[in-house]
Amino acid sequence: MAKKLEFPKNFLWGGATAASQIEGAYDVDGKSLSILEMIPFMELKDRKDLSATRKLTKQDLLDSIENKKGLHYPKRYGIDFYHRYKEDIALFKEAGLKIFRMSVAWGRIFPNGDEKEQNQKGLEFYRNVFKECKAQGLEVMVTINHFDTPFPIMQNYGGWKNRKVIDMYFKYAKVLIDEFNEYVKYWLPFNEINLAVLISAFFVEDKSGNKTTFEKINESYQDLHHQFIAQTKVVEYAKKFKNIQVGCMVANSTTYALDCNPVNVFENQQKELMKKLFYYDVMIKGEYPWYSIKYFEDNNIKILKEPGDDQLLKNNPVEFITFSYYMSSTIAKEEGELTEGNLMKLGKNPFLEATEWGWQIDPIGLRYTLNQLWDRYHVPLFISENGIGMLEKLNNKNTVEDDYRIDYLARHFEQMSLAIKDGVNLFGYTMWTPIDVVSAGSNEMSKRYGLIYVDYDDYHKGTGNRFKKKSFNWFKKFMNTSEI
Ligand code: BGP
Repeated sequence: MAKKLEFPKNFLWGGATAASQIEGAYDVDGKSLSILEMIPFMELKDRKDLSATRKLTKQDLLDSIENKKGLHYPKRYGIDFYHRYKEDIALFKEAGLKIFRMSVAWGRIFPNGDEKEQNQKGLEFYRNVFKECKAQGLEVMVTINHFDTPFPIMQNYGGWKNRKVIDMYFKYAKVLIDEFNEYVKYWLPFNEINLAVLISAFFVEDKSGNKTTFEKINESYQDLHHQFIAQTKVVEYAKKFKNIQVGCMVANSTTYALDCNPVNVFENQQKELMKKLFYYDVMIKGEYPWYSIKYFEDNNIKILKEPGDDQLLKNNPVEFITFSYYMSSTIAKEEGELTEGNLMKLGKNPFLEATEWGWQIDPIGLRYTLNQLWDRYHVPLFISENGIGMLEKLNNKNTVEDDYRIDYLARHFEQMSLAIKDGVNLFGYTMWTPIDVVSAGSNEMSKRYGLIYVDYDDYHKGTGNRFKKKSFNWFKKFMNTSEI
């Protein structure tokens, strides 16, 4: 029997995307290559093991510029949103979305990062997209940087470890806010600021030669500090405008102790501090928390700060929290069985089912997380990503019977509604994603999340046409009835 869920009347239901995963048109109108557009598609032998895609050499990246090896670089093509945005926005509207989260490609606005003048052609594209959203009555949330740093910034400045990048980023962010504040109410300076640090580490050479690796996390706290400062500058600048708000975006890692062995419970508590709460603490409480100071000392990590940094952090906490939530995992003192997670392996939970990519499905973990974040910070919460990636094919009726997605969304919506009843201030939700896109982590089209199917395969072969899945109609009905 259908169950009616309760949500506040003005709850912001919507969908999220990212420039590098949808736009395509990688070399159009002056755009430079982003670091993500240099990662080739690799056939996966095992979907639960993405390690092959995490071992690129610097030479591989350089070769990609002229595509010397004739490989396919999926994020250069996306789903051609650059040319089909009107059709897509109309479909979002039809599905009942009230807010559209998207990102701007930095390389369309400042291709090298250090130009004096912004690229008008790039701005024109986004102005058209925002106008279209407005015409369709969609609110917009913009991620200023969703992982896709222009390659010239990595090559010429070494990326975020260089403090000069703060100024380049801030100049770019200011241009966006000046140009688009009348269209965009919600701004997120960085996507998943905790993962962005891993991604910049990905492109750092290690001492033994030219291998790049995700294991270099220690060195990237400096990059992170620069991103924190860049973010606070955006928060500070946005205060000039009455109609806009700036929030943070964290890849939420909900973890449980593997069992009730106190050793594991303590381990989980400790890991949760540095792996998760640290990021929120800095951006909301406005200072490096006590446990991080000790962690940096113990691990011999030195963060170079400039005078004024601490004050900037203190004075400019974000106004709301957003986070992505896909899964939960377990923590134990002695690592047990692992499964694949978002860019890293995670502890398996025997009580949870997982997708083909090993992501463990846990709707109650979302309620747990919402309660935890509200209790600790008491600032409004927004779920900026949540969804399920699956292998899918169009059937002979040109649709996909994605009952598993309906089930996934319904179970998460139910827990959100319960969290609101618990007293949590949750004001919106953007699913990942209303339309199939190129996967961030595995670079495939095959990992589909959308309510809308896009006819491209992993090599961008296909018509690119859009088809409504069963979940599209389910979601549309949910928008009218609140019934699951
Ligand atoms: C988040 C990213 C998104 C997105 C999502 C799903 O980390 O912010 O860009 O793609 O994860 O990940 P994937 O595409 O690897 O399945």
